[in-house]
Amino acid sequence: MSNGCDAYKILCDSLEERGINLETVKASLREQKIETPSWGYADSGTRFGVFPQPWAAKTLEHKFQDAGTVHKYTGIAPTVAIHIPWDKCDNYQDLKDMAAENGVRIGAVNPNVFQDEQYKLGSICHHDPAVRAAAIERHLECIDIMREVDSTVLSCWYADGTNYPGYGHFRRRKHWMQESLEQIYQALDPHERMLVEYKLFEPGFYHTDLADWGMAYTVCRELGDRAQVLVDLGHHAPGVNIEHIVAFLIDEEKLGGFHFNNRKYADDDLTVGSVNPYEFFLIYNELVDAEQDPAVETDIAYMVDQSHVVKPKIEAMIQTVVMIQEIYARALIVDRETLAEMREAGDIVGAEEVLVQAYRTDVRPLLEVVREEMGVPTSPLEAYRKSGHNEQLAQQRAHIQVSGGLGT
Ligand code: PSV
Ligand code: MN
Repeated sequence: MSNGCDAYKILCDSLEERGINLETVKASLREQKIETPSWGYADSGTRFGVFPQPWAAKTLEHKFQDAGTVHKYTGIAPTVAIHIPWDKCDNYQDLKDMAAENGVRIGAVNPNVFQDEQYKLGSICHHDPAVRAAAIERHLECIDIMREVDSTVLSCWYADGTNYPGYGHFRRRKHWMQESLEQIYQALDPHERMLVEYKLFEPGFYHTDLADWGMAYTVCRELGDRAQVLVDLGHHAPGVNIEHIVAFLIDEEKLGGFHFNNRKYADDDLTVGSVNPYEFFLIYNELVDAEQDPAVETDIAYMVDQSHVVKPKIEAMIQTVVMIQEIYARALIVDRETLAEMREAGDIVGAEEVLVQAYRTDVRPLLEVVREEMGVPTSPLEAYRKSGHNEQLAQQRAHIQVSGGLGT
């Protein structure tokens, strides 16, 4: 412990030297909120197979129990996103209560318009008005659900696209999409908003109707203030500068939310920060830069979108939340005054060094203190792994048969 205290003291001194206010950093860390996805707790796989995990959630209640466990160990994951129909139920008051009983609340509601047979050729961009109407209806149902569970975020992603050239008329599909989204947007109350997520490809391997941030931005701008873009980190071509996109959207007041994960090849659902942590830091650096700029207003929903194929679900989610917290802490300690001076002086190396210095700082002693103050384990993942909870869950759940799909 004395080593930990020494490390904390050294870190505090170094932050003071850089003119960084420790109390402000700690307050920001206490305020941080990460939403986890209900579908991240159930078994999932790829089209090549699913390897069931004995401890995975088998019922709706299990999903909230597991999200509650992640929140209990981290203290910063108080909400859970739901996907309809994966989380469909008869009584949404009960669902809301179920979340509360497990110490969490329901966050974003995600309409799923990609699995039914009728959506084979699209949903809101489908050539048949009846299919578009069904897709719109699913959104309206989700808006009703939002009201029942006290959510204000409708999080929309569309699998709409084509697999071969010719059968989809790009411009017509674009118009159908805008008309459909307009009807959905009109159903929102002033305190509600919709997030529009883009994705480069998959399941459409030839074209996707909302393939990049520019397309999502364009449709949101047409819709109005309460439509904003959602950036899923796994939905870009290799090498794309995501931090630049983030800054651009913030400046346009159009960044509404994140789906955190990491990619190596495409939409791999790897643990955020596991492949390219420096890139993740640079993204967070833009978020903190905006957060600390009094001229900028943001309302960003920070959500995880990871369905782990082989990692144990709860461990993976705690590891993810802790990774996000660590990267946020490093972005919070960037010496922005010196960075501004370096930019002013055109000092290229100096400016980069300011970022690298923050990135290389071991913020774990600071996080341990913050967690202690918040009343959660100082090392959440270690504490969870030692708790034996996974094994208990395996005993309780392994024999339960799942009916219907609970996730991706
Ligand atoms: C699509 O790949 C996506 O990123 C969307 O956010 C969906 O809602 C989610 O994954 C389903 O797992
Ligand atoms: Mn996503």
